[in-house]
Amino acid sequence: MIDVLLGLQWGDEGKGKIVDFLAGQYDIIARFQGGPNAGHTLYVGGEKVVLHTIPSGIFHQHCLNLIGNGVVIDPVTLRNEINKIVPLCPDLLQRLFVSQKAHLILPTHRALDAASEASKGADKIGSTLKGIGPAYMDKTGRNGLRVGDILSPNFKEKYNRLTQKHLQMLRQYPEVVDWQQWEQPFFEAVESLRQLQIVNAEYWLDEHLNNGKKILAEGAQGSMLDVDFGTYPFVTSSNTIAAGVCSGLGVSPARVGEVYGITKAYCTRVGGGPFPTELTDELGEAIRKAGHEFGATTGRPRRCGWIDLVALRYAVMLSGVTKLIMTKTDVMDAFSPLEACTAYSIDGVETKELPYDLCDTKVTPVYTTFEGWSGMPLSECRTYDDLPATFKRYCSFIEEYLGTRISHISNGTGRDQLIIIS
Ligand code: 2SA
Ligand code: MG
Repeated sequence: MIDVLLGLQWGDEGKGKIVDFLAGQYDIIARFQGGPNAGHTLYVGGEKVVLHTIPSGIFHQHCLNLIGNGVVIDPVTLRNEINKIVPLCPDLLQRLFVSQKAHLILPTHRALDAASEASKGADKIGSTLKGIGPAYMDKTGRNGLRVGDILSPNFKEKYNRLTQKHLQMLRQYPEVVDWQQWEQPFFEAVESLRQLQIVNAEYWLDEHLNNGKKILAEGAQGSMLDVDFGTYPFVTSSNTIAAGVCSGLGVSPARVGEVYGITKAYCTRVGGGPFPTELTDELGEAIRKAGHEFGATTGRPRRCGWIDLVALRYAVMLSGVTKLIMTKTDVMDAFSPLEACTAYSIDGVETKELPYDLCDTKVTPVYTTFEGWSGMPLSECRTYDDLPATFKRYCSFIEEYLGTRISHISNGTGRDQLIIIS
């Protein structure tokens, strides 16, 4: 079976830490979507490591790691990441596999991303500017270059053809970044990419599944950034929900087992777009400080707010979450009372459904208030019984609202700060 782990909010739910923990139970960890826009933070021997393209199972010596066809790869970011991690993980190259069908991010994709965002002015998406959108556009537009193409003798020709197309597009924008500076590093990094284990990943996975291997599909970003179901157009360009696993790895839905959904005890969003429960006051600032909420890839301050159960329920429904994992619970230690959004009020009418367009609809969150657990540091709890009653009440309410049980509670960055419930 292949289990799935994904973010239920707008990303940064702490997926890296949970994959790193669960990796002990799996033989293969596979990324199925997104690209170097992701930033999965792990602590390895006390050292902070941020992964962008490499799956979070890499630090477990028994785990093979696959970058699936649904991922878009920037060869330069991948090479830099490998170079940084090899000293910590000397056998990395033996355990890293790349699908030949994963698409490539070209230097001009990054230029197009920057130009497109600049042209939108105040309405910009708040992209990480890693070239994600333009690379996926070329994939669906049937122009893209794939990892398998770098093995072909006419790769340069294909590259030139696509770059010419991009240059024509770039002409419509007043400001264009100096993308030529990225070309030489790109070709050098393509050479390194050629040395990796490039596989026919669908067959590779099928064989491993037939041999009884356990696979975990690792999502990036979050459900509310899904290109179909997120807060469009303020989304990323891939399917971040469980459905993305099948198309992003080439596995049948019949083989999908558990779906782990990760949520923070509160909510954050980085980049533009609607965020009904956002706190734009000192409280939001205090949460940002307590939770160290800054983009792992861009360093941007993340917007902070209360947990949004309307959005969370939608995400749980879309992916069929079987196990809910709540992270960063210790960040809420100092806050009391706590609020949880349990409905949206739209034109005075309350609903538990997400409206068609959160951008154009004036939504007022309806809150249920909870007493906090002030004075009790959750980070010191080691078992479920250690947890304060006020926190347990908060969790039970959320479980009931979502119709899903919480299986793990993360209460700090340490590997030991994870309470297993089921
Ligand atoms: P993009 O880069 O074009 O896919 O951006 C489109 C939107 O998706 C958001 N997005 C993210 N949101 C949260 N975390 C992400 N990864 C990094 C992190 C982000 C960072 O772990 O912190 O460092 O800033 C991520 N990647 C994309 C993005 O903000 C846009 O709203
Ligand atoms: Mg992140």
